[in-house]
Amino acid sequence: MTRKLLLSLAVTLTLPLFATACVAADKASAPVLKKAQWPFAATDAGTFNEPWAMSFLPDGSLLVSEKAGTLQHVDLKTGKRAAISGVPKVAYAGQGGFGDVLPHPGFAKNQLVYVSYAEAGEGDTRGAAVGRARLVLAADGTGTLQDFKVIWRQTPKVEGGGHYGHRLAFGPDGKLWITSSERQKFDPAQDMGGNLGKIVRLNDDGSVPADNPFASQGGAAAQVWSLGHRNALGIAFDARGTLWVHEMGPAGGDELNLIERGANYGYPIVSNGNHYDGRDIPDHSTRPEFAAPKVTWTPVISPAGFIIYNGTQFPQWKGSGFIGGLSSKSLVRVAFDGDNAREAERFDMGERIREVEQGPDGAIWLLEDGKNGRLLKLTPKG
Ligand SMILES: [Ca+2]
Ligand SMILES: [Ca+2]
Repeated sequence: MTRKLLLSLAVTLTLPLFATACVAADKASAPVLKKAQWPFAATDAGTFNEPWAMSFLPDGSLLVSEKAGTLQHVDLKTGKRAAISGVPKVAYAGQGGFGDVLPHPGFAKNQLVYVSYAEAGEGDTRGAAVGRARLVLAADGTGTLQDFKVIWRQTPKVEGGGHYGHRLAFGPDGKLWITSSERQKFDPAQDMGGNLGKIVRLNDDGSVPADNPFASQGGAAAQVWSLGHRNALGIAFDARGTLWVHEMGPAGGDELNLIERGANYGYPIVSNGNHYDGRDIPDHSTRPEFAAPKVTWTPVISPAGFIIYNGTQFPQWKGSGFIGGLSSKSLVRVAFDGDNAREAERFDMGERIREVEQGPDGAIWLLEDGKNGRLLKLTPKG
């Protein structure tokens, strides 16, 4: 055997070993911390019926959406809660129902809130919708949505109950950002004739900003900031104004993406995961023209809810991302280094985590998923 052949044989034999070692090292780099090791205390602040999202109002009270169609207003000082009237009728089935709730950045002056939800269409079709209304609160904590108006809809409406996305965020640009997932229909994520599988950017009244990347194409394309997304249930801006969105991969390949103007993130053409029936989806590395994730998870974490922390209660975590984990029953901390990110540690919460929020005092709040999902307040361990 020639020396060259020997060398090539050695490389062939070693490479798979090396790849295996890398994966193992990856996993080991993010420790999983059990309750006794948490640097925080978790205080139970009540339970909700399938809570899905929450947002704080400027007065420190909390809005919590419940998937079957209610919006709760909670006074955290007294624990008193009241269901807000005037909410839209939601198509409650599968992954659909009431979605996100988000106050306008100028809420203290304009009282505007945005809600997302699954809306019924013709026949058995459904799609996410976003509505805007004025939240009028009474002194006793009860309230109503007035002048409710739908300002955005997923197009097309399709059958099935999966992958609505419909997480909302306001950017430092004052625009409304919406994750519009692909409704488990795959190819629409690449079809600019509709807005499924896209990150959408709108003015606060739902109109299309003239400076969107595909504005000149008109129609649904004009709303689109980025495409090729699967099921995105978390969206957050960092202190630099950079947009980060995580999404659920299929079998493997959950992603955290840095969102760039007009970029294509490749689904369903590429994914570091594969189809549930075992069919291969080529990995991101095979198609460099598609934007690749900054972090991928296999096994998956099933990410839901997302903040990038900027409070003072946990000074060591300023600038860290916190992602709720459904199947992983965890809270995942992500450390950023400019345009790069990595999983820094994972807290084993013992329950599916649906939503993460930062309170006005810098505490971290979580919502568990499911029928008796708890609202948890995380504060530094004293
Ligand atoms: Ca929220
Ligand atoms: Ca793959």
